[in-house]
Amino acid sequence: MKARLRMLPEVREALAAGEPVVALESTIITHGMPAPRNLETARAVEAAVRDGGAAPATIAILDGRISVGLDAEDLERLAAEQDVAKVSRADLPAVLAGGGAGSTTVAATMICADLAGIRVFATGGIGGVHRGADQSFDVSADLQELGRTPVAVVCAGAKAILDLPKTLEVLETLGVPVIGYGTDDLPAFYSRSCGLKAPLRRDTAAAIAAVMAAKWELGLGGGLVIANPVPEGHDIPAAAIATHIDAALAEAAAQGIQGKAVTPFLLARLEQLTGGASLEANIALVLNNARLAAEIAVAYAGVERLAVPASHPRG
Ligand code: PSU
Ligand code: MN
Repeated sequence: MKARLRMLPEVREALAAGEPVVALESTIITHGMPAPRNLETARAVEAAVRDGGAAPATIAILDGRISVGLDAEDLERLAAEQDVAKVSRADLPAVLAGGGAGSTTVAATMICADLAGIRVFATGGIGGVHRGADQSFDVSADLQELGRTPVAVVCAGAKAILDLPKTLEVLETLGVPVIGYGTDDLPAFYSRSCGLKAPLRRDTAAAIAAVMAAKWELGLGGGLVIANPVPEGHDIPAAAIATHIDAALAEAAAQGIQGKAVTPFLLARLEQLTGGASLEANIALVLNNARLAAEIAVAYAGVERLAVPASHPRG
């Protein structure tokens, strides 16, 4: 396994010393945002994690190995890459065996973070149950991963392009705690609420770290969703973006967009339809999540020193 994993020295040293580390995904860089904002944001997110007292570990597949932590050059290379593969759980083995490159989704980033021993991960929004899933069966692999892999995922909720009530139901079925940070409402990516309640609410990073510790000390395994609302002033109210989401979904259907292409298509189309506002919201929420993830990683590093090791049952 070790031969498949390449760790940046900063990350390896922090983990060995029990210091806080925050994993970051790379699909958001290659498929979630246009250049040059993708690279700018990736750098700013790493800086936000460092400012919060944790080591950032952006995760991607490079030269057939899992890279945990990217240096400046790797990050630049990945952001400039045109046809890099979007790698989720199903894609990981073939990309590694083929010696290729890929950007990791929430699901694949969780797998790699777990292999490296990183328990906190920041992203924009998790994948979930797509609208029309009763016909398409399109349910993001992110949900199953949250059910099985012990990593806390700090996000702004599930993406608003999804069927949010069904996404919450599946998370509940899979035993995934969904915690609203400082809110009773379920954040919905571009919006601070969507009319649904968050199943749980916690107001401090320490209280979130305590839930993580309790879950893993019990041997329950699996992940947690920490849903952190997009900062006020950067949000787009759910009602204001709803018609654009409907339009983007209709276009995706008309063009026969399927599978892993769906989410990148919708995000790019929404950026056009909102005149760039959705991209600004996306950048603001990712930075906000990176800050909270660093706080949680710092708090969890404190409790982890006292706790029994996390058990990692795999289904
Ligand atoms: N968050 C963002 N932008 C993104 C993503 C998350 O702000 O592009 C990516 C994540 O990598 C997530 C993926 O895992 O979208 C979901 O893709 P799918 O619906 O195909 O599972
Ligand atoms: Mn899908």
